[in-house]
Amino acid sequence: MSFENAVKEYRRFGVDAEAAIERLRPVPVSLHCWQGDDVRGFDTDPSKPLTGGIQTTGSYPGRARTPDELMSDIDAALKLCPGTKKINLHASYAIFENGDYADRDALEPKHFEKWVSFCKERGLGADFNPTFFSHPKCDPLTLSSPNEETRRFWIDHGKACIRISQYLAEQLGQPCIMNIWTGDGFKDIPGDRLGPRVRYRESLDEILSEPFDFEKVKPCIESKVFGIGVEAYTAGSSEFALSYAAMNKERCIPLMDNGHYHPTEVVSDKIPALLAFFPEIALHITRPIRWDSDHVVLFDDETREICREIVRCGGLDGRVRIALDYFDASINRVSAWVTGFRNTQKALLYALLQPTDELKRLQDIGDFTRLMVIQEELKTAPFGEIWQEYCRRCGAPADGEWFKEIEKYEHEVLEARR
Ligand code: RNT
Ligand code: ZN
Repeated sequence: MSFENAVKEYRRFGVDAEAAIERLRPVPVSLHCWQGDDVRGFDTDPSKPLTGGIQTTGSYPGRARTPDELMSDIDAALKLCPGTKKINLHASYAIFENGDYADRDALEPKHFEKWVSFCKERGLGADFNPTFFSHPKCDPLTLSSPNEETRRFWIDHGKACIRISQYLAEQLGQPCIMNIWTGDGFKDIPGDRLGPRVRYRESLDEILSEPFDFEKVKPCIESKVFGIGVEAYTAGSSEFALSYAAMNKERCIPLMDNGHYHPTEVVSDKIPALLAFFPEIALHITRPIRWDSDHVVLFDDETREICREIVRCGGLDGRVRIALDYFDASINRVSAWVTGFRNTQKALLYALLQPTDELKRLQDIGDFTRLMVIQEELKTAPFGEIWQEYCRRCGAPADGEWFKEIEKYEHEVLEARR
């Protein structure tokens, strides 16, 4: 079927496919730098395991080991992805030149100058994350530690990251979403559940007391239900993070990662629940299998449903900040990036090809029979043609064309890394 005929098919449902394509093109989706090197960063000892509940599994060859390798791999991924991209950085990806190492509490904007040039040359925005894991100062707690020295170190890290985020936003002319996540928690039944949370809250207050422009820096609080090694208790639970964001709406927003809930809970349903109260929310799109396993994002039911809710709730206008968060070390990492990014774009385009107003109308008049029939028939509408055309218009390869580029890159670049 041709693109023109596919457009006609969608018109039967009252959907304007041309408008859908144009609507998606400017929407930023943030690509996480950490898929390229298994969340190692440049300030950790590669012989030591990751800590703080972050784990990668697999040992596919070709992991990026230096800033240049990581940037080269990001470039290889970006050109195979349609749409508007941002780069999501972690503080552990600071670049120290001429041995001017700074610990995490003393990081400065200059340690991200190279990333700024990288983004400027490619017209990209950047998001940022303080790194509260994989560091000797995790005792293992960070912002919720009873040890004042530890807690102070991590508060100072958070404040440094606010300054860096403001710098990124100003340099790149786009808001910087700065996400706070800690793996603070306990393996077994705690003796005090309230203390760590009160300390975490106080630490957040201190971090956010660092001056910043909320139009430019969007601090987020990301919750989590549990992690490996912290099965019994996490300080930053869902109730904690949501309450904090709700009480501090003028200076932070909640972030939901769809790997961070009990397996039968869905973030698609939580998006409209939060948007009934918060002007803005942020997402980490990932794919949990049985737990927060951070598998590559697929074009699956829940990814589609998340994107349907983003679109329906007016999230594309900046109300929902979209970022990816997964790390698979068992397959080609560049392919992992591209697959997840393209699938997110696919799901957003698929969502834009729904007759949103009509579905809402049918619900409101109580015509649930027709609502079901239309939603089912849409599943076999010729989506593939619209997607291929979207890729072409973005100057990105269509399905069937991009993977050979990955094979070439693996052969020419990744295989040489030993
Ligand atoms: C961990 C959180 C967190 C991290 C990144 C690296 O469970 O999802 O967002 O994945 O910050
Ligand atoms: Zn996350």
